[in-house]
Amino acid sequence: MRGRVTEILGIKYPILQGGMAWVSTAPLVAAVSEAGGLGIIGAGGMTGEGLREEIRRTKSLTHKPFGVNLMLLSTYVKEQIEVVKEEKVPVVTTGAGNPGELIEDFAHQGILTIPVVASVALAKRLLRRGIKLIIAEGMESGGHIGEITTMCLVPQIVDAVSPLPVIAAGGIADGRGMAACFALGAEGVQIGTRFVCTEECEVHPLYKEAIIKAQDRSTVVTGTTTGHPVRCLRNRLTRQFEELESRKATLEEIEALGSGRLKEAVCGNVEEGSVMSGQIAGLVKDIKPVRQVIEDIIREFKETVTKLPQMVED
Ligand code: TUI
Repeated sequence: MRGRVTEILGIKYPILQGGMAWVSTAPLVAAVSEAGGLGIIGAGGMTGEGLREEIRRTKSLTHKPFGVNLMLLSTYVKEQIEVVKEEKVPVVTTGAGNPGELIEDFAHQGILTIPVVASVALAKRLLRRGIKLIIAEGMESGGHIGEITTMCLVPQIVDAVSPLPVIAAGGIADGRGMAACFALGAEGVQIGTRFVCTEECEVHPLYKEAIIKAQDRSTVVTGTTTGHPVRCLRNRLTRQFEELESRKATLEEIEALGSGRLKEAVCGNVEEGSVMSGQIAGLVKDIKPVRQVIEDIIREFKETVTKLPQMVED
């Protein structure tokens, strides 16, 4: 599949793997890149040296391009930026903030910045910074989210940044979802949850099992009252959150409950941990090798789009 996204990134398929903190580590990232997509390390709360180790581990597993996602609210983001430059990582995606200041500096080092945005306003602000690509992430995504659905956000971002190519994210786990995003004007997709349930993903088997057991209404959004909405699977932790939020607990109490809980879930505590997952978890039914996930998505995408012309015949 050739298009502007594959050309710019030097990859075979316009599929990016979402940079998930503590979840997208070297084996998953390398497998996605080896299979023709773009694997992305979730730097999240790693220290600079921790990130360097993960980058080197990825380089030992693949010679194909891969990326690093920087969570801009991370305590370690400054040291992570230095490491990304020193290690000459070709692509950086950013989340949870405005990467405006970084873009030019990274470009001087030959690093392409792809901002993840959840609003038209931020997309427009970033246009002046010389971006080449942008990811429009709808609120179906797992983790920290915005307020707009993928269906509504993608065409508005496409229009706002035209003629720049847009990558859609949030709620995509198969070829039908990918085709829907292309119908909205996207030229690539970023996928997270589907890649958690792969053989190569290093999260605890109970995390994968929780996603496989999930149904359409299994995710909830916590943190709406603190200004940090986070989507995860409903469990004991989210029920505690809901209880605190409904009795208008203090910001401190709510934040104390949330901090550091993702790592706990990744280690297998799926009741007290924060099992971040997209709303599409209900569609994920099995654990497969990464290559099969990507090939199934591409095959189904092609089947879906070839059916469409028959539907418009007189
Ligand atoms: O960043 C993500 N997803 C994440 S980050 C994360 S770790 C975390 N945990 C708790 C609280 C906060 C972070 C888990 N999942 N996706 C990209 C994304 N970016 N979604 C929403 C945004 C966003 C939100 C507001 C980007 C910019 C923004 O405003 C910036 C501005 O200045 O306008």
